[in-house]
Amino acid sequence: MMDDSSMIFSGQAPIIVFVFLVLFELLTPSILLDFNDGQPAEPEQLGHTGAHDSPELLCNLPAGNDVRRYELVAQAADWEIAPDHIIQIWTFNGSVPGPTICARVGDRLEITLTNRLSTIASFHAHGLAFDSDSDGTFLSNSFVPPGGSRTYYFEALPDSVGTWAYHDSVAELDKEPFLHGLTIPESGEGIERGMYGAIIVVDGTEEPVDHEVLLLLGDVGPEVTRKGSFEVINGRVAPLTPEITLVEGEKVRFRIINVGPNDAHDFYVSGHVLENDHNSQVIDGVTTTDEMWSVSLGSLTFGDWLMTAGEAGEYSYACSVSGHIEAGMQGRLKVIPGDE
Ligand SMILES: [Cu+2]
Repeated sequence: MMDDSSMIFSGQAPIIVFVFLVLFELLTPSILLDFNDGQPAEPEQLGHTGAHDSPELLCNLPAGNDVRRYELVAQAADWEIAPDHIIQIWTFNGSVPGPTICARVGDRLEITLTNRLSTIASFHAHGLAFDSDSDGTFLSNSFVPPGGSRTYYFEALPDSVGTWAYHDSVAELDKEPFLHGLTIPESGEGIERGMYGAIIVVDGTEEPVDHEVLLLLGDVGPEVTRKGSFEVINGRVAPLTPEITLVEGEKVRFRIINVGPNDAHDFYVSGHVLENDHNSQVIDGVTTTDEMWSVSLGSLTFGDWLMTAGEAGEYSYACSVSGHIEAGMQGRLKVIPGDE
């Protein structure tokens, strides 16, 4: 014979199960959404996004020299690389690209990297002067083990003016996946997983522009995307790539970086020519041409190009390498009429 309490329990069991299922149904999606802050990714809006009287520059540094300090944290993140397709990536400070590092010629930089990944990580810079213990490679032992922290030291020289990349630069040696108990990424793995950003060095003699637009091009393989090979701009594929708005006749400086780690790209803006600016002489095969319809960038090459917005209308920017638009490397560029 059952006692009263078990009678009550067995009578309520279906209700309890029902309440549990309802709660599970209600709570599960929000838990999953919180994983990605609950917000689907939106294209980044660049260029003329609001009225302005003065140029909108990426690195508006006051005159005079300084020691500029940056704190970077290597950390995993969930990232919507394509609409409704969230993957786990590695980042500097939680997003792709990581924070833009700005300097004026003559500045010193101190960049502290804290590693919250379970693999070793490092900071490697292009375009700045540094000693070998700040090169962020495995050979020079200038990497950061999991849980560790390290400060890297740089100087911006006259030749540093322009656009450059920084990125993780540690890779296994001799196919040794573990060394001293540390997990070591494969060559280029840190970049493919999202560990990169821009370095911009100015000297105050820059050609005046209305806007600066920073685009980082890269390739991400199926082992990271779990879907296929993606060609990304600022860490995402179309239609999540940045949307650029310009006013007719506005001048823009494109700061373009190909972080690789593998593919070359050929960047263009439909209906517009691009004009060489700082350090674009480093690009393969392009040395002195003033104007061009597209710019070729090998892996880990960078440069600045100037463009004047043409007639009002809808345009696109993209990469003309075969298959790259289909793999996501494309974005919208809109020119709006000027108010006369
Ligand atoms: Cu491409």
